[in-house]
Amino acid sequence: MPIPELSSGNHNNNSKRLVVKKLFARQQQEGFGAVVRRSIGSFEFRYFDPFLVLDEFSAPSGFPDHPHRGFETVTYMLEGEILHEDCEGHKGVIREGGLQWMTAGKGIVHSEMPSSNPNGIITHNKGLQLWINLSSKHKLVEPSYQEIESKDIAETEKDGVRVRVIAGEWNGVKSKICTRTPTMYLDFTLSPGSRISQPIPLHWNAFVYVLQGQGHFGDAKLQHSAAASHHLLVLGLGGDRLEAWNGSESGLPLRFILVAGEPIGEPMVQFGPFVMNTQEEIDRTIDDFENFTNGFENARHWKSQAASALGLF
Ligand code: FJE
Ligand code: FE
Repeated sequence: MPIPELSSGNHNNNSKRLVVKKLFARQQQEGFGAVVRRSIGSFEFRYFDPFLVLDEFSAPSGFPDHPHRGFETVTYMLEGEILHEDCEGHKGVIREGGLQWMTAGKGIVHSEMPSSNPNGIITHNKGLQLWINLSSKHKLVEPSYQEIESKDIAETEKDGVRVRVIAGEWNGVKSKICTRTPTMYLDFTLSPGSRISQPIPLHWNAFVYVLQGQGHFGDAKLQHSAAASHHLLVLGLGGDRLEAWNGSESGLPLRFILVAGEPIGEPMVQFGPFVMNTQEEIDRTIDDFENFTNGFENARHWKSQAASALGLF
């Protein structure tokens, strides 16, 4: 979907990216009684090529057995943990500060559930899940995972700015994650009074999502936007970097993610958890899912332990 205000503006390679859209992510019910704050992928903001969905989720919500095809899901845990199991026998825990970069490719059926303590009480959790589209040549690749524990995520601190490099690189510090769709994903924490000037590749779509505190984004002289938690800020194309600062008088740190990606520029047809280029491919995907073919073979006799324990399906 072309967004007029994103296309305007000069493609200046020596200026700041300005905030062209600001959106508050309200809580909404998802699928199986889960609650998420959806910003990208919501009714107001369908698709931000290559980004399909950005959800901030928290327990007690969980996401039992469901399929994906045609894109990647990136789950970054901010608090607590999530248990993951799929129909191929892959299983694991994404712990606080850790990351799972899942390439669903031709198809996966999996369960993503919060863990519970020995009394069966679901423990608190909170995280971000980003859906990144795959280009037509990657849509049907074999599914794969890249998992990084918190301690293995590159992290640096300088002049009151802490950066965790989820994808891409920052000041020569590189993430181990390999991205099929070129993507930059940085987690910034700015102490009061500190600021950043972060290069963003020209022509890449970029956004900020605020997690904590209050920040200012844009050009201090021209135009800037203030935002607090649960706000998505869409950055316009005219400019080569993001300027952001923590002007907070409350003395609280400012935490936000900055994500940018190279637009794929292909037609996109989405049906829930399936994202393809045409309606025909979506129809074939629904067929494959229902008949357990072309990547969904192992889903036929599979049910997650989480769903079994809860008596679901
Ligand atoms: C899904 C509804 C869903 N956001 N954030 C429909 F909720 C989901 C889904 C998720 C999801 C999972 C986690 Cl761990 C975090 C999420 C949506 O699983 F895939 C469809 N189709
Ligand atoms: Fe999922």
